[in-house]
Amino acid sequence: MTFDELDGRMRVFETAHDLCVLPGLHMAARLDGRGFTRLTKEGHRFEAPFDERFRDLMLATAEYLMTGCGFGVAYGYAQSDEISLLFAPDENGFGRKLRKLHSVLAGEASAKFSLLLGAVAAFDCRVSQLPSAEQVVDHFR
Ligand SMILES: Nc1nc2c(ncn2[C@@H]2O[C@H](COP(=O)(O)OP(=O)(O)O)[C@@H](O)[C@H]2O)c(=O)[nH]1
Ligand SMILES: [Mg+2]
Repeated sequence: MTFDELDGRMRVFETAHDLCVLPGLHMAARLDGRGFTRLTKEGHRFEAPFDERFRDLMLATAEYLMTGCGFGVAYGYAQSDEISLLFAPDENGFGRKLRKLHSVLAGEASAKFSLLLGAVAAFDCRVSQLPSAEQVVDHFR
């Protein structure tokens, strides 16, 4: 068996269930710090309930996702340990494959925030698929 034959035979187990966001649907990503209740209380001594340094780390991470990762992002903000991003309507990165968007965004945010913090921190990521501009407004509400 050649390498290409083996590659083709095994690739299906990785890709057969790939989900892509349909053209025309708006994509909004939300990233959430994993276990940030503990992270903000133990070890790093962030002020509660609002810490300016924590806010600045979240903002720098949001800015990095919006401008430094190759995605077209129209709007974004950070609140508490969450970052929300609205993709440009024509964003077509990774063929709009959800597994790539989830993993790349979570990885980029985790890497950037960890570097800024000087310790390991992780984010999860989910992408909402919104059928109309009205739903986009309601999502951000
Ligand atoms: N001390 C402090 N904690 C914050 C700040 N912003 C967000 N957090 C914490 O981040 C956590 C976010 O909550 P949540 O995502 O539900 O919990 P998680 O599952 O532990 O990440 C809360 O426990 C908040 O107290 C801040 O500015 N200062
Ligand atoms: Mg969290």
